[in-house]
Amino acid sequence: MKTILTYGTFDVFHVGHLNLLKRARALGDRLIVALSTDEFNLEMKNKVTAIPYRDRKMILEHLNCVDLVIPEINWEQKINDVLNHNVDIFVMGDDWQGKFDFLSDYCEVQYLKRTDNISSTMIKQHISSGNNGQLLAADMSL
Ligand code: C2G
Repeated sequence: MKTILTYGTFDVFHVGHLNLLKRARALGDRLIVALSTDEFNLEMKNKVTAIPYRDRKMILEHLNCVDLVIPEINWEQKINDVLNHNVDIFVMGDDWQGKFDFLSDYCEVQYLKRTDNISSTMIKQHISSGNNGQLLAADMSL
């Protein structure tokens, strides 16, 4: 049983998130997602999220590629999470390239290419600017 672990906020869920989760799950047999809590986002990540943890968790738990969702409450929990869940591969999008290499003492670390032209921030800006009917189409060439 090969276990994969990844972290994120997954606010305003979109196909870039889905691409990451699907590719992460394809690396093993079980995918665990550590989901940033509302408090962690606000107090430590300076992220203003639209969707509360309860609902972001529900969306992830209903994805075929996600097997378990646990809370991410601080920056320091990753080593314990890797050890406690017997993680084989830690995965993040490559906007975090190199930031979590310290985990390679405990498991394999992989950074996967981000999906271009889509993000929660872009979606919020797109809607608020009323982009004259232009669609926000992610680059699905991954
Ligand atoms: N992602 C992606 N393509 C996008 C947007 C996001 O591949 N267009 C990936 C990110 O690289 C990340 C995951 O989807 O691996 C979740 O993205 P966010 O919710 O923005 O997560 P982030 O705020 O980066 O939180 O401790 C780590 C943090 O919790 C990561």
